[in-house]
Order: sequence, then C-alpha cells, then structure tokens
Amino acid sequence: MDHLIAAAAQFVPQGRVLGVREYGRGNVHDTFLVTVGRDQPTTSSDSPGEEHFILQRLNTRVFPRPELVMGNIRVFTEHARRRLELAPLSPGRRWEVPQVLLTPDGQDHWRSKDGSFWRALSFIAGAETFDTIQNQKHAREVGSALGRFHNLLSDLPPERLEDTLPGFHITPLYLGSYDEVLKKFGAPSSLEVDYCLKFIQERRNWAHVLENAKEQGKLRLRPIHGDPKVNNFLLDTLSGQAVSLIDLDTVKPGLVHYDIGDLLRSGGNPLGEETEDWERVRFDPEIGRAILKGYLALARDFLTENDYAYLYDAIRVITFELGLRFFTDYLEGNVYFKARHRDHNLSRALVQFKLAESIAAQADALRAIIREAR
Ligand code: GN1
Ligand code: MG
Repeated sequence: MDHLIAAAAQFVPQGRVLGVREYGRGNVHDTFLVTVGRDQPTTSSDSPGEEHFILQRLNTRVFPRPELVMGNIRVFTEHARRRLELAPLSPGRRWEVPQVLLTPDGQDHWRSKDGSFWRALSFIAGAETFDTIQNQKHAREVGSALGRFHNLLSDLPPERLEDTLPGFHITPLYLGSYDEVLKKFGAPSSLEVDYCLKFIQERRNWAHVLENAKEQGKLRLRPIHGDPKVNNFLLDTLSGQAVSLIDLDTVKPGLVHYDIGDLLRSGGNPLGEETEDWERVRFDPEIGRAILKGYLALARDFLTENDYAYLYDAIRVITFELGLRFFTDYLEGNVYFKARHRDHNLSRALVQFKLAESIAAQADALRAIIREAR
C-alpha cells in the first residue's frame, strides 16, 4: 500500500492522498482510483472535500516504450480539446477528454525505484461504464461516441502519432506468432483446446483480408483508438448519453476498421467476453444494427466506398484475432493478458471463436444491415 500512496503523491502538489484502491478490469495495466483530501477550499463556498484521479502502473512488457504512449496521449488530448473549442457540440451534449496530470516538475509520468512507470489521469465524474450493452439506446450511444472520436481525429495527420505497439491488430502477425508458440510449447489435449486448434486451422485465410486491402491501397492509415470495447465508454449516470471514450494507450495510426470491428465484437456479444458459458455465445445483429447506426451518423463524413466494403470483414477479423491472441497467450503460459486462473485465456479464446463463428454464419444479414445503416 505504501508504494501506491508514494506513487499517487507524485501527482498531488497540494492536499493529501486519503486512499488508493484498485479500479476497473483492465487486462494489461494496473489501475487505481486515488482519493485526495483538499486542505484548502478553492472558493469561499467550497467545503474542504475529496477529489479523485486515476493512477496507473503501465505494463512495460506490453508497451516497452511507455514515454511514447504518453506522447501520443498528449498529442491526442490537445488536438481533441482544440477541435472541441473551435466547434463545440450541440447544447446539452457533454463530451470529456481525459487529462494527463503532471508532476510538480512538469513530467507526465514518474518512475519508482523499482523501475515501474506510473502516470495519472483525470477522473471523469458522474459517469459509469458497463461490460455489456444494456439496451438499444446504449448501443447507439457507444456507436456515435466512436464516430465522434474518429471525427475529432479525422484532421490529425497519423504521422503525428508514434507506433507505440508495432504489430498491434496486424492479424497475420498474430497468426505467425501463434504458429511459433504452438511449435515451441505444443498444446495440451482437451475438447476445448481441440476446438480452438481446429477453428484456427480452418479459418487461417480470414487473417489476411484487412492487411491485403491496406497493401493494395484500398484502406489507409488514420489515427485510431485501438481498444474501443464497450467498457471503455463512459455514460452519463443521469442522461445515459456517452460522454467519453477512455483508455487512450493504443491511440496510434491504424485502420478505423480495427476500431469499428472491436466495438461491434464486444458490443454484439450480450454474454460479455468474460462469460464461462462459451457454448451459448452469439452475435446479436440488432445490437450491431444500433451500434452501426450511431457510428455511421457521424462517420459518414469521412468514410469512403472502400471503407464500407470492408466493414463486415472487420467484425469477423477482429473477433478472430482476439481469439487467436487469447489462445496463443494460453499456450504460452499467460504472459501478456492478466489471467485470474491458468485456463482463463483459454475460456476467453473460446468466447471469441464462438462469436466469430456466429458472425460468419450471419454474414449476409450483417452485410445487409451495413447497407441499410448507410
Ligand atoms: C486488452 O487492458 P484492456 O482490457 O484495456 C488489450 C486489447 C483487447 C482487450 C480484450 C494493449 O485491453 O487489445 O482487445 O484486452 N489491450 C492491449 O479485453 O493489448
Ligand atoms: Mg486497453
């Protein structure tokens, strides 16, 4: 606990750290909510109270150059804030951009003696997150929030952002590392493992669709979020409107297809990606329709004909890819994703493969939904 308070205190120029507790369900970093006591009321009407911020220890195995991650976040947040100043949203609409908190000497992170990389972000109050889509309105809201996010970034040249995680969402590379890991570690024998092995074997060609289109010049790099799963969207507790898209570590150049695919794979799965009930996992096309309607209402301005042509593939590829990533990590002994038990990443992989199967089985219906949502 002392080391957490010490890390939190680096980002608190005034006031005292009253508490630090674990927060959220990230698979990569360690995240905490810090409570700070304000000694000095800021105005005469203010009572001395409590404030909150988010403290994170970055996983430097996953992000070996965390200072570049912070650089990208700062480029993004400054750009988004400028855009929102120039063109404010309609009245009654709230949109929050998380802020990077600095240490007293102006650093955007702090290294502790053991080499851990700590950073702090503002806490967005009056909002909540959900692991699964709650209703049609929620689906539309997260869709339009991703559209807003892409819109805010649409005039930022992707070269302004560093590639902080080379290979991220390049599905053929995940397939290649799966092959290597399988060769090196082998696979234990069980019905579940056999299902995964067979699933991958029979669908290897799915991996190349988006990267081929990129190489052929049909799809181009843009600034993306990289991880817009359902629980990274904040919804206003009173109005239910989406007010922020958090978790900015993977903001970097990529295909918008990775993002829309990721939101649909996570939102379209009503049982959620942590369910143990993998055999019942299905993609819900009506949730998909609502997310797409919300998204396309804002994304219409910048999507091209080719972008539309690959939207269906994106849903299937990103779902398959995440299954592949979880399964590879299971075979390797859980070195990337935090796992609560030995077979956790196997369970997660089964969920994604079952979901990808359902997405493929509904290909025609989903292509029709995309056509109608345009
Ligand atoms: C990881 O840590 P978290 O939960 O924000 C992962 C994403 C996956 C996601 C699946 C950097 O994100 O790519 O889609 O788990 N982030 C990284 O839940 O690999
Ligand atoms: Mg993330």
